[in-house]
Amino acid sequence: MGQQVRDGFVELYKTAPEGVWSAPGRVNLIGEHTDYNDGFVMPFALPHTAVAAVSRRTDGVLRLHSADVAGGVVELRLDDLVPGTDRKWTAYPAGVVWALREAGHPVTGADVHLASTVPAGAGLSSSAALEVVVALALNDLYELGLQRWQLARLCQRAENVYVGAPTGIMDQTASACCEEGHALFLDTRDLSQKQIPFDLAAEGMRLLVVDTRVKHAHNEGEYGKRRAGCERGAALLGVDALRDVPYDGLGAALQRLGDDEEAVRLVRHVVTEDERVERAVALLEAGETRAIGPVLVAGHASLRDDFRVSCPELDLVVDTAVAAGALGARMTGGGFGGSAIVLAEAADVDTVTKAVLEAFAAAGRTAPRVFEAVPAAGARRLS
Ligand code: GAF
Repeated sequence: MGQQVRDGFVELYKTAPEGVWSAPGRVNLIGEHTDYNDGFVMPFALPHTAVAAVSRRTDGVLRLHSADVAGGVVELRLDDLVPGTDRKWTAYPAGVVWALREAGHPVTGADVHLASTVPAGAGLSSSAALEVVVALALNDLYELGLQRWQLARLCQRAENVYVGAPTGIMDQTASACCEEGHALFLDTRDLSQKQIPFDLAAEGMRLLVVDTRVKHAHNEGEYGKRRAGCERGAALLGVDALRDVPYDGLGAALQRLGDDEEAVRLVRHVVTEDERVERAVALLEAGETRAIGPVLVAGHASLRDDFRVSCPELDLVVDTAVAAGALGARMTGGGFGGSAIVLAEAADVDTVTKAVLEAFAAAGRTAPRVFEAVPAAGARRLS
């Protein structure tokens, strides 16, 4: 796709770009709604990427174009970029430029042409991919010397403040820092990372992504409500973040919350989910990959019953896949639609896929999109 995006840039701007970069979407193996609680996550990068051809400008102008969106080049003045004013796709790349400049980096303009193969609205981080590809390109071109985790932080700021979606740091870090053949064990408190080898094919397994095609959106309220509820729970327990509630102190913490049902459910999910991430990492490191299946299923139940971010279609994927012999399954990403992941023996993939498609047809729902995910590379310069 790199060459196609380069050619697209030349056609639009009548000159060659200074370079071409790519940044992937992700699936999250385990660790959901823990990142804004300073907790643990374990995503891996998808082969689906956002690709950007970019050149610098010196006149304070940002020109943006996407091959995926109808309409021409959008021209913006850097001095006019104001958080919360753009409701379109352009808010993601423009937000990155805004965040870089706000942090004092000398970005004086850019011409950008983008195209992405990350399905939009499927809970696979299409927006983080857009942010990270632009951040990496500008970091290289303007020789800003920022490290990957710093780029992720700036992209999160673009998303939180400029776009107005109160997300955590997982998606941007996954896109910026993941490595081929590995899942990324990330501590979202200090952004310390460990690359965990994750080669399912070598062990006779597969991981499927099932995009339910039910659209989700982070700035539509429910995500923000969960986040605020977690912050409230932490305040009630007198900790900085729910990460600070130890797993073996969960019983006492829940008792302290008494009959505050809402706080009990949110706290229980976050604390048990952090423990599930640590358990999954330990199992993977011990070579007991199949044993993460039940951990995924328990994570889904917690997201469905305690955190309440699943939906009937996601539950249908998980229940059907497990009943058809999958090792494990769970929703991935923010929820309220989007995608689920299914871990299965290679030999069972066809049976499980067929069962899921038939269940959706029987329930009169739009057929989901099913594809295999193999851990791919993080953001990089293509040319
Ligand atoms: C979305 C957010 F962008 C992430 O930060 C994370 O909170 C996730 O939902 C839930 O784990 O993808």
